[in-house]
Amino acid sequence: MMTARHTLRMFARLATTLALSTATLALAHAADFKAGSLEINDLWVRGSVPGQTNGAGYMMINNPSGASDRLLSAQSEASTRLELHTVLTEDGVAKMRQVEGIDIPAKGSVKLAPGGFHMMFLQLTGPFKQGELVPVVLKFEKAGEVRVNFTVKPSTYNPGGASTQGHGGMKH
Ligand SMILES: [Cu+2]
Repeated sequence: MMTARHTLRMFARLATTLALSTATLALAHAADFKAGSLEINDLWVRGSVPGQTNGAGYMMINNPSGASDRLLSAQSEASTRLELHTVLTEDGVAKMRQVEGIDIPAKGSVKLAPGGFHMMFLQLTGPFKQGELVPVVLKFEKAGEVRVNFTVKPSTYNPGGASTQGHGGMKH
């Protein structure tokens, strides 16, 4: 049999839990970067290893608006060139291909992730050091230009056990 005091304590705990989950939701909804109505989150690159000349950048782009947009290009002082790439499998071999843009559907999202779309940093001007930020200017067709930062993760970083097939053995 529950005492009144016990019930009250349960309510207090429930209220705390609710307050905490509301705070968590609010955090999850705050975009790392915004370009117009586009929300850009979880921007990262792997730390480079000695001798590594190229790197790949990943991020999540949300488009809550009713109009589609398109990522056209990007610039960074971290590399000589910065291209938009995808990964295609031909005859069982994964190959990277440059793409002219990455469409972001209305009321939708695009995830740049290992094994798919990525930002390709070609001829790094310096190593990607874990914990540092890599500044990049993204250019969208409608939202225009926005300055963002990619966070450098450990060189072995592998989100959610996603495919690591990508850049080690691939040529450009
Ligand atoms: Cu690539």
